[in-house]
Amino acid sequence: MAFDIEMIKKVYENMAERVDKARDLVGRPLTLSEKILYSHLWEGTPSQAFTRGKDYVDFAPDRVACQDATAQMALLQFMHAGKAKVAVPTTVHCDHLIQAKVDARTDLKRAKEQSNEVFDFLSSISNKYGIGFWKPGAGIIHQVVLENYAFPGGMMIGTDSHTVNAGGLGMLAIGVGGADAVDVMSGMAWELKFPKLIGVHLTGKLSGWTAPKDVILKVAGILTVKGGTGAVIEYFGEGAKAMSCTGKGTICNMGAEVGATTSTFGYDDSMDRYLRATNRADVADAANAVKQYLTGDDEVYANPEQYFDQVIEINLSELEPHLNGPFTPDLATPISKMREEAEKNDWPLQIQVGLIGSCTNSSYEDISRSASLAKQVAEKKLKTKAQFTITPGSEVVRYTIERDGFIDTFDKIGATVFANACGPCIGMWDREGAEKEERNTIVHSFNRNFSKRADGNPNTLAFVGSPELVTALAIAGDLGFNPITDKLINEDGEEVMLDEPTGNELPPKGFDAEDPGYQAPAADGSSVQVVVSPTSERLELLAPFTPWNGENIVGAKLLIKAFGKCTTDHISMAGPWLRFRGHLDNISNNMLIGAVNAFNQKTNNVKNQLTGAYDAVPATARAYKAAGIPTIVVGDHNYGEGSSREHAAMEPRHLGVKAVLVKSFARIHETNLKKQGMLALTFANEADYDLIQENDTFNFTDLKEFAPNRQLTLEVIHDNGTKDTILVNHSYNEGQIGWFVAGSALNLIAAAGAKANA
Ligand code: MIC
Ligand code: SF4
Repeated sequence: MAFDIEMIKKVYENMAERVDKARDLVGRPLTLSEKILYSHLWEGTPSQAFTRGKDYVDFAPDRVACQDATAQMALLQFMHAGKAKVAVPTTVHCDHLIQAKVDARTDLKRAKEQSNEVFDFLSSISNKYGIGFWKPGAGIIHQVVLENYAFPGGMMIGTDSHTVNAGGLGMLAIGVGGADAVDVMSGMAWELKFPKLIGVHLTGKLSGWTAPKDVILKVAGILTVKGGTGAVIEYFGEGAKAMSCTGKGTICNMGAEVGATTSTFGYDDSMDRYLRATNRADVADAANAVKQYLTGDDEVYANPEQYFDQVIEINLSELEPHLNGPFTPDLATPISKMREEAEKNDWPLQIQVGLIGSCTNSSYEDISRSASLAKQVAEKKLKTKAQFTITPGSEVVRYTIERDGFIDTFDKIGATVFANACGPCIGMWDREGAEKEERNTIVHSFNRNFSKRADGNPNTLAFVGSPELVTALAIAGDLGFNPITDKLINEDGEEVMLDEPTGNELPPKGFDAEDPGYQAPAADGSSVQVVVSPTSERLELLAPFTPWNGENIVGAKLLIKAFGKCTTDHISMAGPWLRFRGHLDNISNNMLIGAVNAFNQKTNNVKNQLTGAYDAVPATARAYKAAGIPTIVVGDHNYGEGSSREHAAMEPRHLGVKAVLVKSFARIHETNLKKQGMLALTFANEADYDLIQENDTFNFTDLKEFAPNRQLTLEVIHDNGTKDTILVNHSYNEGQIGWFVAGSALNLIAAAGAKANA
């Protein structure tokens, strides 16, 4: 039986009335995304139609998921909300804090020792507040959610950008910062700007070397890392129906890389099969009874141009395997062009390591198809040229693939199986020799390939591909190898070709596991103690941020003008810093250390205007803070791309940054800044970015008139005494301005909680 089946049935009970009402109000057929949005309004039955890309709307998500690295901050905030229990089903998953070094058993044991304090904190706080807890080793949040909690037509939020993976089961699943999760866990509405809609029409059928991953690699190439911002991507067509549910999950998962709010697919037989294979026949039966509400209306898919803001056509029969990278997930190269591109750009052709798995690509189908290639190594007398690693997404997947002999097959090509955790995908890879910072190439089936992301080496060029392609490339050891056309020379000196990968969508003998790793919460957690040691370097109770003093912010100094790509990895690096995710002051020592200073092109080296000396960004921020001087951060396009980690907003808040002024924001980061009481601003005139100089001082002149849809004015005083007055835009609504005024959104919740409990 599925978890929370009564909640799921309730969602389906309300579906028909709410969707039919929405169709009346909107006055036309509906996409699946609209059906899910309108059936999850905070107000219940819809009473008005919303304008996409414009109206802020209150929603009531069905559930919340958190992973260990973000749950710490989310739950430290939730402690202030004054609630006895979470208001909707919630889970915590321990996956990000496990370093990959030797093998699964050794690494898991070490992680449990090293992060014992954090795991204990998460386990006890989950127990106290009625939260389901998935222990270290159980698997990566998104795979565990897909296997246990995702359901067609549902809406969930999660404190991780790849929460969107659950779109593979026809959900609208959205990545958020911890403060948003606190809203929902506290029983409040969750606010989102009503998204725009991008339709992706999949015709034809995947075959041979092409995999679901190639669909999203192609889409990333088309949309770029910011092309999906503010939009839901809805996939449909014959090609979508013919694809496995887990393949759909892969596509939705990596949709985070185009900035999309989320991605989804209409309910179909592949989802029915997956639900039954994962012991949820009850969900499949309930979904089948309301089937027509769990996909877009026929008219929509017949004439998508009339219903979506943008439509992309992809013919799967013609789609080539792709590799995206290096350093950005949208630089898409079809495999047939890779050698040429690599030579042109001087990318090292020799592949050092191929890594498969992760939250987005470790399904039974992925692993079985990759294993079919690994098997050919011995059969065709080949030798695997690169190192090879596998990161299973969950214990259920790991146990099942071991039982079915795939781990043995990978063993024979010298593979290392890492723990069921994020590991190398998030800089938790203690890669031998990485400290030498040698220029080298790796290929992986993960999502992100930003600088330093996998092994901390800025000179590692990482390319993202399907697990099948990664396996073939690891065997060949050559980035330019095209398995569709190229031959390899075997040990007997013969030319051989790899046969196309084959596999099974689902395990013929079913999924299994001895211990999936779940811990149910206490029915009554009121007596459970949550202990945070005051001397801990890993955990720190939160002190509220100070409210706005009602005055214009004046005399603010430029902390850094970031040049080019500035992702959340650049703002708050992961890897070794993950250990401080529960301790705001300690983690603040990584603030913006990866951002490139536009004035000297160096990282972590900015001018302290008080002394004239150059120093690290956190140290410089601390110096201004100690002197009582506010600071401003300036950035380029899509600032805060990537992760949901609200540390990227809380750290500047903690170190005295008042405003972040950029050309454009990634969605989650912009909301995180607002929630933490910061000013998230964009240049009204993008070219004004060029006006900002190293010794600049900033004065707001009309902050007292801060209001929705009203620009703010900023004086930029240069050190030669000249001044530019520029206009800046913002997207704050009335309620969000309230967060700024109160010092943070949490301050408002805490005040309401205190009042209710008084
Ligand atoms: C990621 O893939 O970047 C992460 C690590 O999972 C992040 C979450 C985090 O930083 O803890 C994400 O995707 O939100
Ligand atoms: Fe973990 Fe990587 Fe997935 Fe993020 S993308 S949840 S780090 S496996």
